[in-house]
Amino acid sequence: MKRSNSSRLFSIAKKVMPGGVNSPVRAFNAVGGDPIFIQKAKGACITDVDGNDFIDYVGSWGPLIAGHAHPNIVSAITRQAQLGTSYGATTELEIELAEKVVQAVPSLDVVRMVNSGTEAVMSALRLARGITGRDKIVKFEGCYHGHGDSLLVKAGSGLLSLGTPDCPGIVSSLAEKTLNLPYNNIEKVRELFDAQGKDIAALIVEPIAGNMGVILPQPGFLKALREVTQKAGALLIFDEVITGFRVSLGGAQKIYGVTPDITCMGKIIGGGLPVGAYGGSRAVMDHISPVGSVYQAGTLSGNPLAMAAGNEMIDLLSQTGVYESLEQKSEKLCEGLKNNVASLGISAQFTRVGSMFSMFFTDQKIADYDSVKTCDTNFFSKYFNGLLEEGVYIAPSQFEAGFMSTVHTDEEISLTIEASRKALAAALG
Ligand code: HOZ
Repeated sequence: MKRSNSSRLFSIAKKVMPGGVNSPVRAFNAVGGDPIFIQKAKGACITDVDGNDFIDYVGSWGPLIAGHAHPNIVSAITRQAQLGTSYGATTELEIELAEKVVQAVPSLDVVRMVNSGTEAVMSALRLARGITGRDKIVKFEGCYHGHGDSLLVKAGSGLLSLGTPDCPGIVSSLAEKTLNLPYNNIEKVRELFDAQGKDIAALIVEPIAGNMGVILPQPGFLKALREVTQKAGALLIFDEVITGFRVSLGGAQKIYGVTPDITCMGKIIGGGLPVGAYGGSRAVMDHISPVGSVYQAGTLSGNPLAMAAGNEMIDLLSQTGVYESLEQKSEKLCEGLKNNVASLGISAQFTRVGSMFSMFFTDQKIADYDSVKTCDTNFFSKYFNGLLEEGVYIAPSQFEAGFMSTVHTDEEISLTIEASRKALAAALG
């Protein structure tokens, strides 16, 4: 497969952008080789600048649950662009999207739109600290909540992929306020809260971890987090930036029946445009300025293009049968992948909730950061590059999720399974 145009662009990009990219995982450092540069995308297919087509399971890292350039979303953005791209003032589109989000997500009465998941989480932490008057935050190893200073401690996603679990440049007095625990370990949570509960403002968790690959919460884990935080007077924050509108219209909280105090969202609710949001009960959100005194603002917050795209996206997902269809497609793909590894005698673990899934190259049961770190990342690199050669694009890291869209066809899924078999066989050598 010719990739000389991508390589040429990458060498130019490195001169003017750090590592040639605007977000680290895109540089392919974890898998070797030059990243592909994208020219266009439609449906489940992306095309690079050398004219190669790939069946895409990255979906812009989650937002594109309806595929690339969905006609309804493109029309909504185009229509709105002709009316203006940003006003820095309130629009009816924002009310529409807020109403849809509040109606779908069980814990929300009120929602504030921001511009990214990172911003949503940073704002949620400030809100929790503002409400409680406490400083400490509890998070889990391998969970990733964006690049806010308080959270780059043993974080997942790019930090895990690049083997840099902690980040220089974080004020030590702030890093000390972040307490890290192993995911799925409720005993450790109880111990910590018994010792320091009165100083803890919030516990933040991805209710389904999606940034060290997909890891499901063990039965009772989220409910126990709810009980422990409530008892300590700390807030429970669900980071549903990935899972919101992905695993169900009401996110992971709907599936597991646990109600957090604050929910952070992003990705899907912007229909592929930059967006984030955080929300909760009216009592919690009334602490936010201008009602309350916890300040948070943004020139492009509630941007009309993003609101138009988000409204259209939620309408698409609200149609009957969407999540059932996503479930069937994802099951078909993952069953095919499982058969491949079984027939080739490869040790792998599979995790999936609805349309988010992972295949981990390890013989260890996957439950937390330590278990995912047992994966054979060299084998993953070979597999990734083999898949690319076969015309399938997955995230360039063992520690990221795969995403199915509503527009992946049966034929594309079958082609993917066959491509995966070939890539696995080639990786075995
Ligand atoms: N942190 C994102 C994945 N979990 C990567 C975003 C990007 O590189 O675009």
